[in-house]
Amino acid sequence: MTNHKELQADTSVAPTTLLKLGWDNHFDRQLATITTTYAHIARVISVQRGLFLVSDGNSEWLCSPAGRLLHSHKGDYPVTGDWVFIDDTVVTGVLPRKNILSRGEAGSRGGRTGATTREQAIASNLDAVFIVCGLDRDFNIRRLERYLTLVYNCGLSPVVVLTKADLHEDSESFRMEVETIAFGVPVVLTSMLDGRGRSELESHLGGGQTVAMVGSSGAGKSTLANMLYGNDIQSTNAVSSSVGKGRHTTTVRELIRMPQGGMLMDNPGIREIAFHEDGHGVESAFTEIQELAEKCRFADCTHQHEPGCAVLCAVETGELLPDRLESYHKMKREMQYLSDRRSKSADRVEKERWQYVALLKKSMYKKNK
Ligand SMILES: Nc1nc2c(ncn2[C@@H]2O[C@H](COP(=O)(O)OP(=O)(O)OP(=O)(O)O)[C@@H](O)[C@H]2O)c(=O)[nH]1
Ligand SMILES: [Mg+2]
Ligand SMILES: [Zn+2]
Repeated sequence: MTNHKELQADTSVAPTTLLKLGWDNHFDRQLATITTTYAHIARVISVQRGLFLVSDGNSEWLCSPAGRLLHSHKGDYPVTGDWVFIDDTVVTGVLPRKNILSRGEAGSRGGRTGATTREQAIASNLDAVFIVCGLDRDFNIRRLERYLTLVYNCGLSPVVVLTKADLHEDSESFRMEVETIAFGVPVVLTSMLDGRGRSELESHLGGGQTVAMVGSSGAGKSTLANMLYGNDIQSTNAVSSSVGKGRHTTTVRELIRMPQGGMLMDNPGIREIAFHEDGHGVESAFTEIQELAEKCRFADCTHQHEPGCAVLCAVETGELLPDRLESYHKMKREMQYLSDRRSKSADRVEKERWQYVALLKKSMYKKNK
């Protein structure tokens, strides 16, 4: 290997080949503050069975994580989309992330174990997230609200993509319905049959942009990736008529370098949208309720039974749908639960310590009797 120190000086402005993978000034500034030595910078394109497929814009190769990263609790285990330091075929570190799209581990929602939900990272360093939803059985306005909350919770910008628009004569009505719950969010209708929506989505995939797709299995994410790529690069989930189950379901997260210049990440379908922590995503996803709340009589109104509640009043007059408010309350409760649990787990450590001291005292008292 060449002299690390020398290379570090060379790469204080990163190699230009990284630009086509999404490298920008932000990371240049980050790099300037790094004091560790490294030989190479690359981007994690996909993670498979503990190995990382990385790219430096010229070539792709597999790396393993340095032992230090395996045992780290600081959340610096590399995820797809990360910029990483590489020594030969070992990932030695992760450049601080611009952002990270993550969710709570599946099955952990509503658990009463008292432990903090484990974070499941989907991708990092994103410029937008396509929330992909098919205009078939997949279409569910309440689920879209959850996705929007998840994306906002991570401080990211959502784009709602309604696929399979060819299944309906009046697909526009779906777009309008979604617009009533997604204020200021682009809502794009697409179809693999006629290619509609393509140019609207391409505007998010220009040079330097990184976009991740989320949605249920069968929503049409891989089909969309192929449509935007202009070629079949991803296998799609053709439903086998004999077993009635999907084949070619995407199993690996993967960043695809797009002909438009940006990076698009295909993802396996998500079954359960669990949150990891309260990042105030609910407030951003329900802006109209936030606005109404400013007119409530009490500043700490919970919009459940209080007199002079402007939110409940809006439900009375039909301005706000009851389902929408219910959805808001439900997610607020989940977020509250997550933050309670977070502080509880800290409290619990203290409590257990005292319980131990009490037990010790008791046994000493018995012995002395
Ligand atoms: N009619 C119609 N069918 C579509 C369209 N887009 C996708 N499909 C069909 O929907 C099914 C699922 O598509 P995929 O692209 O594999 O779905 P996916 O979101 O990648 O699914 P997972 O990889 O399991 O998460 C396939 O049978 C596609 O042919 C569309 O625009 N119109
Ligand atoms: Mg797929
Ligand atoms: Zn209120």
